[in-house]
Amino acid sequence: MDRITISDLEVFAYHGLLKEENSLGQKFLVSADLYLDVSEAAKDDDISKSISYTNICREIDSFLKNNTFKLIETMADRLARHLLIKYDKLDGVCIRVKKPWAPILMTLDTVSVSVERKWHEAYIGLGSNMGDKEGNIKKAIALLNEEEDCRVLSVSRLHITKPVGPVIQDDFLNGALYMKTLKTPQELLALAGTIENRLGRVRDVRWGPRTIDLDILLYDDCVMQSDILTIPHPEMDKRLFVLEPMAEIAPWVKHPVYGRTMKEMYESMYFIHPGQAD
Ligand code: A4P
Ligand code: MG
Repeated sequence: MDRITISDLEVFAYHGLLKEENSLGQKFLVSADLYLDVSEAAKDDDISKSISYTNICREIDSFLKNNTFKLIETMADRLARHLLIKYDKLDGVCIRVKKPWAPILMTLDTVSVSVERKWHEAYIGLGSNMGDKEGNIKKAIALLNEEEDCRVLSVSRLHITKPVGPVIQDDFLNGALYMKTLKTPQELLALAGTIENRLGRVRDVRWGPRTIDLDILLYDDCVMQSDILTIPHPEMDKRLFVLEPMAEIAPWVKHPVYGRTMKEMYESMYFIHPGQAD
């Protein structure tokens, strides 16, 4: 991937654990690798199709002067997120913050922290079978999109589906969406839970009726399992109400465990269980 690199930009700012550091200030050296596609800018020799490194340097300086953090870890993380959110063309950044005047009463060259942050791709399953089902799904999408570090980029059609599983309940409305996010999988799960609660989700019966259900189906090529989170969603390959909208918005995306595209998985599932579809 193409990259613009800024090395050791000097910024005088007020970060540190000691209150003297917050009042007297000190010098920091900031380096940034900015990952973006510069081919169009290069082809047309046109700065408007790239990102001006002058603007980025000014942005780094003003962000670090206008905020105060205790840790250089936090400085690097918040600065990386700030740049990714502010500059649409950026796909990822690596920020390195060096502190040459670290007050440790010993001599050192610099101490530094580097962080890499990028936009991740996630697919979310949407389901509702209580109240205003379509309204609930639309509100959930709007709440996801309201987060500054989430961008909903496409939403499938919504399908009326028969309930799958042991609980007798009303028909569902199901769909799926594609988004970019700076959140980790765990942060995305927490956000999904917060949105479910805001929309009145009550967890009394497992697999039971719900105003809204937001399941993380895929997150980049991530394969993970913990007590609270399994990615890819463990049931997605068995469910037409997931595979049909996924085949619509992401037909060529491959399941990272089975290696099959969403379209292939949908078509073979439809062949086995066509009845789930209506
Ligand atoms: N969890 C683990 N991995 C994930 C993940 N990738 N995404 C954990 C989201 N959550 C994940 O989920 C239970 C726990 O799963 C969470 O605490 C989370 O830490 P939940 O949403 O609280 O409860 P649930 O939805 O009842 O359970 P689950 O297992 O998510 O059920 P499903 O798979 O959502 O099934 N029929 C039709 N036609 N349409 C439907 O949408 N949905 C269900 C529920 C049953 N039948 C349905 C539909
Ligand atoms: Mg769920």
